[in-house]
Amino acid sequence: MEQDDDLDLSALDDEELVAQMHDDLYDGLAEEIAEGTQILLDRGWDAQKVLADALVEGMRIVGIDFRDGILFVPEVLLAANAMKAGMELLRPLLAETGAEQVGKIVIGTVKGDIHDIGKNLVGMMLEGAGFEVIDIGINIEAETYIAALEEHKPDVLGMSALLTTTMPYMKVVIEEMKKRGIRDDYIVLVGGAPLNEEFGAAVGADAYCRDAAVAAETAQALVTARRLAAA
Ligand code: B1M
Repeated sequence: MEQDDDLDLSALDDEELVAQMHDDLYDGLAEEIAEGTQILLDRGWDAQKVLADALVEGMRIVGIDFRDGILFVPEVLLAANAMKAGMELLRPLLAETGAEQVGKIVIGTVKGDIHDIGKNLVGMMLEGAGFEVIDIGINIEAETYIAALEEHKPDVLGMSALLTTTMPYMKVVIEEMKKRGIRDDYIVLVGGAPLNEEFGAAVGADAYCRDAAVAAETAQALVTARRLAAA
């Protein structure tokens, strides 16, 4: 998929532009993704729609060719960087909130796993829902999660995993919390593409969140319920 240097993205209609953005994401063209994102926003597109139709859908296509051995890690890294360039423009819109501070969350991707796009999106949506978000990054060990809980005293711990090989580590973290007698001090939410509700329950999380919007809704609902129960 060659990028035509002379292509004027603003001359494309919405459908053509979104298709071009899928190609540009595939080709890891960060500047073009930022430009396309801005054009869609300027045309009145809602940030959620830009995210879902142009960026997440583009990354889904990348994921298929990655799985099938057509794309390799360096190319997918470029695609991820391009996606992040678009997300940076959406960040203030997704994080925009009139809501009062609802609570605090510590979030990180588990040990052995360096995928961070989904986690970052969850962070943005939670900010939008009125949470203070402490993002402790990727490849996080149980000790580091627990140190962050002790330091920041959040309402919620969020863990992300994108690999079937790393998702069992969520149980390690929760078991360590139990061992220290602090499990019930926090609401634990888990998410990531290979997880499901059953897995969330099996590792002892309070809830599995299918996507960033569900994570924001669930965090809000569980924090509110806990406050009411404590009142
Ligand atoms: Co990776 N990778 N990757 N990768 N990668 C996947 C996950 C994979 C499905 C690709 C495939 O084969 N089709 C596959 C996993 C297979 C499996 O285990 N089932 C895979 C593999 C195998 C690997 C490597 C092992 C490849 C290799 O080295 N041979 C390697 C592992 C590295 C490691 O982590 N140790 C690897 C590396 C990479 C890159 C570094 C190249 C890059 C990551 C860059 C980055 O994140 N900065 C990468 C990418 C980009 C992907 C794909 C293509 C895209 C992931 C993504 O960002 N999706 C992915 C294929 C795919 O998922 N289609 C793939 C977009 C994002 C918005 O969605 O992350 O699902 P997602 O997040 C969603 C929800 O899941 C949920 O909300 C988010 C937003 O709605 N959610 C949460 C996520 N976390 C949450 C936390 C919560 C709540 C909800 O807490 C409360």
